[in-house]
Amino acid sequence: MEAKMFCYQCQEAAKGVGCTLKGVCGKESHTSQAMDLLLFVVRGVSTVADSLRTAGEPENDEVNKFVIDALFCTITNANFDDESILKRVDKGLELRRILIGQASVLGIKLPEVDELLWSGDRSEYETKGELVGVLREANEDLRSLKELIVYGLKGMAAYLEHAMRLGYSDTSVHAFIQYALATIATKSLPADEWVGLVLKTGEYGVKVMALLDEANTGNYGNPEITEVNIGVGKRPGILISGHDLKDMEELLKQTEDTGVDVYTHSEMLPAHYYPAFKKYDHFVGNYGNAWWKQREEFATFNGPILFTTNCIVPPLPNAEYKERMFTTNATGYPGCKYITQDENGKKDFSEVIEIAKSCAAPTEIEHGTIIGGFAHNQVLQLADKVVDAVKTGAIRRFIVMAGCDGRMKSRDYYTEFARMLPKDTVILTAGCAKYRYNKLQLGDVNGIPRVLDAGQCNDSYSLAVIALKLKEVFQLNDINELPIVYNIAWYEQKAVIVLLALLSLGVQKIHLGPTLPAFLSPNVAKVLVDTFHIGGIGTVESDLELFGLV
Ligand code: SF4
Ligand code: SF3
Repeated sequence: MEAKMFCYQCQEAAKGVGCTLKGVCGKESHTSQAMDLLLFVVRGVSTVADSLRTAGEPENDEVNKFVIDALFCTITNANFDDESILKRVDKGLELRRILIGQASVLGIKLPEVDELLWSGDRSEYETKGELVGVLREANEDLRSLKELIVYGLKGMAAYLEHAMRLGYSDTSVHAFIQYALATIATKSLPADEWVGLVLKTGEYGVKVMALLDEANTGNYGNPEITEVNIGVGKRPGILISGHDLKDMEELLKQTEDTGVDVYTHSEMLPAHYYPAFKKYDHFVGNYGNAWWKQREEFATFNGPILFTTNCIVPPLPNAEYKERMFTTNATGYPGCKYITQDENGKKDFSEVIEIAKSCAAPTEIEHGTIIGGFAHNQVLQLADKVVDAVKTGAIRRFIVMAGCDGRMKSRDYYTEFARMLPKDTVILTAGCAKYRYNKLQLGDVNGIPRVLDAGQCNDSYSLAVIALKLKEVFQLNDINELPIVYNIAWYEQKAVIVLLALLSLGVQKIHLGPTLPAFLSPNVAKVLVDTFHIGGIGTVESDLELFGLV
């Protein structure tokens, strides 16, 4: 039977090769085709926008927003709603038409590529979607490099969108994203030039994570050491998941004095570390664990759930909580209510709050606290203590274990690895990977907790800032001379931009697991191994030995 889809963008790609009938994530083949068509249209819009920009035309905010949102909605587990994706296709084709008209008036010659020439209506979308996916590039290595860039751009788009919602943007990042997409649509380059573009993507990744850090801390203050309650209160609650802090703020404001509490799930946990959110008494705690535990944890939460970004796990058909699921921003799920924003960027969560009022309080599944808030500002305040611990040998090694969590059994490796680490090591983490070991009670070294959580996956930037600071303090020439080992878990495309960003900062010998990306062809993987000494993971015992930790 002819494969109806091909997707290999995440760590769960079927058989380590690619999903061809339906995604392991739950993405249906028709949704995958709609996303492929949307990416085709995004390449078209970007190609014209790039030509207009090169000709000196001013920034087009509508185009910038469209490209960012469209890329974001194709990230793993962000959007399962065909109609919302196809509406973006409609919008993109209309934008492209306007831009082509503009170029024609200005006498700007545009490249003759399918991304600009094709036009069709909804009846033709499905057939076109089948033709313009990942496999349109026949050469395995070029496909690998181009997709590596696109996945990096998707992660970058997600982070840029969060920053933009907080009033921060950077035209150079928009320009780069569109330039890179235009290059993919129009250029036939030798492999080494694609590698160059991969590295450039990493450079912009650093830029965008720094921008988001500025946006988050500029609006909500610097994260501080915080004990987060993992138990529950007696009042009904709303569970908020994802990475969008603007939504977090709005929800906290709108739930004040309503008798409804607010809890975070998965990647939203670090919201508790920000001074601007800590002040709310009804911001009770973090409920549950990483994204993939949704089916059980949402059922026992009892109240409404708001998805601000990926990751959504499709609920089982009989899941009662589906009625209480809300999506917003780039996310979508068929049958779930989508919350829009008005022209001032405001959202109205009153429906979510009303539903919450009629729900039972969450059922307690854990109790106690976990500690976090070790972003760069907080860690640098403790710098003397940290440097001292390294100098006296109390801390022998830092292990960066940032990244994503996922449902694969092989991820038990990370729990076991953390558990087996010698007591003179400290884990630096960010992202939902932390749920594999943040409740293990690993203790502290001279008062410094052995798991330092900087925040969300984008806060991996904080870990880079900390490393660069330590390099300066220890007067080293190279970031790789630091006593830091990188053992990173990845799942989706935000982790791809984090990885490329670390590479662009010169970090070598990153270990990536639980499996290497299916989208790395053997030759591309070899380039990464030869240039950056990237490696996979082995067994816990062999890796501890490899890292000199036994
Ligand atoms: Fe498969 Fe991952 Fe693509 Fe989903 S996002 S279809 S699991 S490769
Ligand atoms: Fe997690 Fe999806 Fe990647 Fe943001 S929420 S790190 S997996």
